[in-house]
Amino acid sequence: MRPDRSNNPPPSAITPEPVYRRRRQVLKLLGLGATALATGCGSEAAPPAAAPESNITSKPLAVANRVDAAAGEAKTTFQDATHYNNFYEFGTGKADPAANSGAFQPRPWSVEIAGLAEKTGRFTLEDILQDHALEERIYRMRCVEAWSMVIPWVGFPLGDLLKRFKPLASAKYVAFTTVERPAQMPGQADRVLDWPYREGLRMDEAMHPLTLLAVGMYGRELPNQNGAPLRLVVPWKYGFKGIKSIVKIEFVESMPSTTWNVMAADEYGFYANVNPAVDHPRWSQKTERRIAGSGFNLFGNRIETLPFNGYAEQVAHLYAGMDLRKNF
Ligand SMILES: Nc1nc2c(c(=O)[nH]1)N[C@H]1C(S)=C(S)[C@@H](COP(=O)(O)O)O[C@H]1N2
Ligand SMILES: [Mo]
Repeated sequence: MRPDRSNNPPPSAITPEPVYRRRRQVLKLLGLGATALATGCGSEAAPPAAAPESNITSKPLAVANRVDAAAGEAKTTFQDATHYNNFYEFGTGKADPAANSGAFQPRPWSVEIAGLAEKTGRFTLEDILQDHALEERIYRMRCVEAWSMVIPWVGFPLGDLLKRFKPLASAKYVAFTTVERPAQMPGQADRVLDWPYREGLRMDEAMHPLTLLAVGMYGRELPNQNGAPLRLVVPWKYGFKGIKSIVKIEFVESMPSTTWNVMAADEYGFYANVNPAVDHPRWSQKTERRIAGSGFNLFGNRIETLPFNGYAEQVAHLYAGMDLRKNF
């Protein structure tokens, strides 16, 4: 059973507004983010839930329909989802992407479609988005580091886009590449990863209706730190599969090389399906720290991790007959 924490009082009800404001200023001086704020002392208040911070001014998006694919579990606050990030192009600290992505220009944007398809070439973001009604999809997101969030994405099924290019029968995988722009992405000065960031999916995974190409979250365009203007969301896989700021999509015949797999093949597999039965070599994957609900307790909110992140019913068949310990 996953605990229902949706009835917790909002932090703003616990600590008066000027008090947490002041604390936030202090933590800012220390270079600590909102989550650190929460951690220092268990009873300290986090910023108010729900209200998006006014410093993120991305455009509101209209959605055609909404799907809660997270069983009504409490959503992560906009503040946490936009200030506790992994986006190494802007630094390896969780607060770095929010702090260092202000100069990044997600528009104009284009995406190169390449490889084994009838239609290939360079397409503007507007070309890519045309014909696709935007939906809101609330998904769990489980990072391989064992923390998780519940995020309302705005996007459309990746498969609907891929079909437009008429992939050939020989296309067995899809490879994705993030933009390489060191002048706007200060983290790319450090060779912590082999830039550009690359990811991949098997064709049937890419075509699965749960696989989303996201352009927004919380009803607005994606903030830079979350992968503007276009990022992948594959809710049954570890978060690192969700490649951000995509500039290239290529249809290929054999399994593409992917950044984290190249970095440490024994720690990060190509499939990266969320699996509580297969531990990371350096930590257990049996539980996760949910950043939602009370939201500000770094060590609490520990819940059980579910096979395929709770999406087994929809996706387990894709891996029938495979040894998920070997193909982790
Ligand atoms: N290009 C790029 N994409 C990336 C990453 C990254 O460092 N670079 N980090 C990944 C990891 S490890 C996670 S958990 C998610 C985090 O997404 P979020 O910050 O929007 O929550 O983005 C993924 N996509
Ligand atoms: Mo992650």
